[in-house]
Amino acid sequence: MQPKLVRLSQYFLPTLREAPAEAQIVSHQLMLRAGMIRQASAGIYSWLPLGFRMLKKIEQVVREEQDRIGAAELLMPTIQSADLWRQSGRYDDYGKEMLRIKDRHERDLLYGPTNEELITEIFRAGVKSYRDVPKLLYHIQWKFRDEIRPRFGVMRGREFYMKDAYSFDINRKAALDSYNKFFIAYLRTFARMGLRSIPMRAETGLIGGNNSHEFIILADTGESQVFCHRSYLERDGMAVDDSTLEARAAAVRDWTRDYAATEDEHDIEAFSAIPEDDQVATRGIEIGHIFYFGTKYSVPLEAQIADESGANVPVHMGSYGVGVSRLLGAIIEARHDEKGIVWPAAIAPFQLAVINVKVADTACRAATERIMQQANNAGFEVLYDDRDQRAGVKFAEMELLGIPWRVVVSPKALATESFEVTKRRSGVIQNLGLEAIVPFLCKQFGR
Ligand code: P5A
Repeated sequence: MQPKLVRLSQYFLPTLREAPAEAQIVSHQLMLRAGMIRQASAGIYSWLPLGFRMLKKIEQVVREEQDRIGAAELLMPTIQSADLWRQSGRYDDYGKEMLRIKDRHERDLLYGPTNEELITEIFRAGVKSYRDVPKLLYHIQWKFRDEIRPRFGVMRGREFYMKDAYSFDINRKAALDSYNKFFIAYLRTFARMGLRSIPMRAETGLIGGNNSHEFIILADTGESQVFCHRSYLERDGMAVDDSTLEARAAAVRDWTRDYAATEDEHDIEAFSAIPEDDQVATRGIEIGHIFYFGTKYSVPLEAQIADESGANVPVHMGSYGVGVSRLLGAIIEARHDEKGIVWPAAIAPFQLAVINVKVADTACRAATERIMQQANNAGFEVLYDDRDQRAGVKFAEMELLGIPWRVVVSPKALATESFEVTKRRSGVIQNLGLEAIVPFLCKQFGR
């Protein structure tokens, strides 16, 4: 867990006034300016305290929604042996994108770009019967892909953080229900982050199979060319019934009813049949990608289970990825203004920023401590600017950081018993007495 109260004087927040020239898109610029990441080498980043804090927050929302559908978390290593990859045939398929390593015994290792092989081996060793499935397993772990063109900061890194889940079922019908569970979990996950994600038919590439959806958020700076029906701009990812197999199938049918496809799967004829006003042809960011690939790995890796008649059959599988580190960039790309980041209230590094304009003043310090104590007790996370700095600098930096609410403590506020509480998104100011601040915030957050 990250601390609930952070004092800027003790924090490490190397902010920049100007965007560095190498950053081409706004999310990359803002992540650098807000002191969240620092490039270590091409496509490889250090996560500074604020960036790390957000990475953990996003990871936690992703985790909660995986747990909710009954997936079990485990942790596989970053370094894998080449042997399983030779068995599946992907050791050669992956080409230069795979980082290959030799150990001191000249054995071939690799830094995992994904984990289908390793999880299949783990499943094979532990499950023997149809009674033991479905099994949904996931981990959240660093991946490495030696991308030709790492760019846009954490959006397309070489080292990146992914949640990858894997499903194991007795047959195709059951496997498609597992697919539907993840499909709905993804809609919920991204909606909780304030993102409107659109599931689009997509190519399966190196993962394989013939049924796949990419979850895309629309953004001019996105790397994918996408096409969809306008109806997706109004859909609510939280309001999905997933209580039974039939309800899940109906929900996914409903969500895939209208046209939505990435460039590779685009059907110009079908798209042209949509009334022109409802056609959306734009760019997007891929934040998640799910696959059903049946027995592609279970056959070569001999992952079989006994069916009801006692016969051994290869298990049916799917895999499900979320770009956890990419999501940071994606959220900022979707939520910013000319002053900086505007975090959605549900997934901000802190809910409240407290600026003490006169830190040397005893009364100001006491009032600040009281507000922060009350806020912490109510469950809010607080960033406290206790530095001896000009007020203008403090205000501009807090706007850059995008904390949803800000309160200012000053001798004048104390004298008039009126504290400015400002909403970052709208800039609207409330003037409140000291004791009214936290109750007001509780109301805003529905607490
Ligand atoms: C699904 C889970 C897979 O790897 N195997 C396990 C499947 N799918 S994927 O589409 O290739 O990747 C899943 C998600 O990871 C993010 N991602 C990246 N993020 C940052 N930098 C990269 N270079 C990168 N490559 C993939 C994407 O969000 C993608 O949807």
